[in-house]
Amino acid sequence: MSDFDLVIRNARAVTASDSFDCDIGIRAGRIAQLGLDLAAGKREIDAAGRTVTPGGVDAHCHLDQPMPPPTRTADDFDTGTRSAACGGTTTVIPFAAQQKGQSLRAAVEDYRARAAGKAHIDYAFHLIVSDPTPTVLQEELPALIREGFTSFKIYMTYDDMKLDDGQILDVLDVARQHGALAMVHAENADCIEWLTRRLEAAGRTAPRFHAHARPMLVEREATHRAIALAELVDVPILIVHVSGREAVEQIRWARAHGLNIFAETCPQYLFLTAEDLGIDDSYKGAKCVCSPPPRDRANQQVIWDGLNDGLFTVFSSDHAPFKFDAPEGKKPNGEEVSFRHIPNGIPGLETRMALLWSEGVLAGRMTPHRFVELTATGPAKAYGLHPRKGTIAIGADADLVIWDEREFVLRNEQLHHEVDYTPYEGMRLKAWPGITLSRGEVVWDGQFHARPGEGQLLACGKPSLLPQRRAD
Ligand code: DUC
Ligand code: ZN
Ligand code: ZN
Repeated sequence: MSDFDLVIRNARAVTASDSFDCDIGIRAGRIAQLGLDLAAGKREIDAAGRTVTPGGVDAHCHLDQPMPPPTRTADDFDTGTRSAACGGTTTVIPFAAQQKGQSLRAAVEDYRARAAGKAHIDYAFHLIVSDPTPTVLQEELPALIREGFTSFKIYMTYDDMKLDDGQILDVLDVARQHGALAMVHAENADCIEWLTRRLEAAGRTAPRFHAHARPMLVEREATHRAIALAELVDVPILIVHVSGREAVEQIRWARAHGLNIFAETCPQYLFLTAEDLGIDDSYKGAKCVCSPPPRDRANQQVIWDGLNDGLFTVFSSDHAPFKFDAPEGKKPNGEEVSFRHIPNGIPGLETRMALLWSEGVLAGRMTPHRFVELTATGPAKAYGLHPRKGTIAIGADADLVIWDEREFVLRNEQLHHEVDYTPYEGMRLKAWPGITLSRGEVVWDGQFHARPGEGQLLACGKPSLLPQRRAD
């Protein structure tokens, strides 16, 4: 009887460093052998002529995250991970968000319960630290890091989330002492508030003014400050959702000065511009309200350059799913509101991989290796999941995508999230994941096959982007 549960034949396997033709032998959910002419498996998939990449690791998405009423994320762990799998992502890392006044441990336990029995693919949690009390800093955070929650996000904006500089220093110091990775949302809160009030006083409240209230300067200043705070503490950080040139310049400067500053960007900064928030006062622009806002074509090119030259380590969706035509979504209580009150965020879990494969690799803008690095290997390393996740190697989980190359027009009705739109409606794409395997099981082949509860909560190790000092 065969040794393999499944053999993928004649794969053109692509990793962050290599391409090779091989059969992939899978046993007990893991890659057991890579080779030529492997023995027959109990099941076989012929991948002749098709590229096989690691399943995506989407290290920034918001699923069933508690929000101030009436707002509610449209996707939970069931619908969000279904959508992810249908788009070639096999691991997600959403956020267990601490509310001010809440213990961090309680936030994690609440989030664990929200995920339990629902996820179709594996998942880990980042923490969001919004209330760094002495108990959080001295007890809860160190204990949670030891338990495998090794990354956390801090906000420099949003009243219910933001930390001041002293609090950021305290939190970064915990990251340094315990080897965790802090992710920073870098926008200057006071500048945004000042600009918002002026826009509102002038009656400029349509969705497109969201971008006017958050110009690049606001992101540049906060990026600079986050870097300085990290330098003071002497700890690596990762700046999330970088949108354009001025923030990129700050990160390049820091790197040139030997600082370990990592960065993430997202599809919206490659494929949308501020014009997608509206060129007139139409409320449709609310669909693309996210923070930082999309910029312009010149900034898109800066982001492409940073993806190719190694500035960015991670390409995430920042899937923050809010329905457009819904009182719990972009129309709070059913109203068309001032941009200040529009929930920030756009859907993108399912489209992230295909957008970058199609418009990056197949359009000749990016090598397939870089694609794998940005969508799988880099995030897995940044958040302590590599080599189990994010690569094609013996012993790794058999999380794989077999690509279909075909031209089609993207429509929201093809997607599996619970959001009533995609910002990329009508885009012509050249490829889509034909088959997604999660730990050796086919979860997507044009039909969705997984069952809720099959995804497991992963304990994250230490980030492996930097050499680790050995204990003496
Ligand atoms: N930041 C995020 O990371 N996601 C959605 C909204 C935001 O501001
Ligand atoms: Zn953010
Ligand atoms: Zn986000």
